[in-house]
Amino acid sequence: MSVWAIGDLQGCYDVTQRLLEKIRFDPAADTLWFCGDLVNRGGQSLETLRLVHSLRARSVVVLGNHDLSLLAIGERSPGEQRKVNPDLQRVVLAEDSGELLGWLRSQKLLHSDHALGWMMIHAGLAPKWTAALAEKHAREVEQLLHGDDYRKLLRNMYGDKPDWSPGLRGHDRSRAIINVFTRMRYCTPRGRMAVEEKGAPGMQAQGLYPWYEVPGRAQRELKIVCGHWSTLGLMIGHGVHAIDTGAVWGGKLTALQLDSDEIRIVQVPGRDVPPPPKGQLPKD
Ligand SMILES: [Mn+2]
Repeated sequence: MSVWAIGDLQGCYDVTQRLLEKIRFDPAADTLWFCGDLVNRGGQSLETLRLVHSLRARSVVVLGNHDLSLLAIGERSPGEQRKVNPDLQRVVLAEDSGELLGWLRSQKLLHSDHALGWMMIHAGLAPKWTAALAEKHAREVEQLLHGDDYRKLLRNMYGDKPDWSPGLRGHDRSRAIINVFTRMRYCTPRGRMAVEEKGAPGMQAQGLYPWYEVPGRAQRELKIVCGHWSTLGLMIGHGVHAIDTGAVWGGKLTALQLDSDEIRIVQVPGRDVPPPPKGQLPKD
């Protein structure tokens, strides 16, 4: 029995299959933790979503920014849906889109297993969030996403502001929580997120820190695995294991075993595309 966390799939179905073969994934015994951003950009988002859906009895998923965008697009009119990129359009127009998106919407923003000692999020945590606080805030938004009024949440989730603060209410509160869990890279010690900063650490503006290095951040008793930050690459430090290694950008797809005593990492080459030109960074 093994538990594996897997980085951002981003619609790279062939690559995902190769990784599952390489880790000798056994659906009768093993468990997969998917870090989110299952879809978009890879060209095989529909196949990828169907694959993860078919593995749902053996896997847990946290939602990434691209997954939430797909859910929002799924609620738009057919005319609006025809304006989105072909990769996501195939998902929303597929005959099984209702089943796939209904299942995707039932996923979480944070998954933790205290017996195993791990927590998974897509992007990051606010500086003052302990594991318990992060779990509480994730449950707040999940309750809305899984409830009857989820369309209101999806309609109001877009936007960079406000930054998280405990006194927020209503849509501002949900948006701030979603932004932390699904878009965080850099922030200030007071928790201001710098959404425009997407490069590797060392290039960011003064006063900004990778979220896991912010001075004064909360102690977290669980090890953390996350994705989202392809320019960071594989980063293990500060109790954090960042495993988005840019499969969709021609990098790698990474699996990290969570139930082994020693760090065990398995990678396969990503999508067969040239890396982005120097200086050009992923949009989100
Ligand atoms: Mn992401």
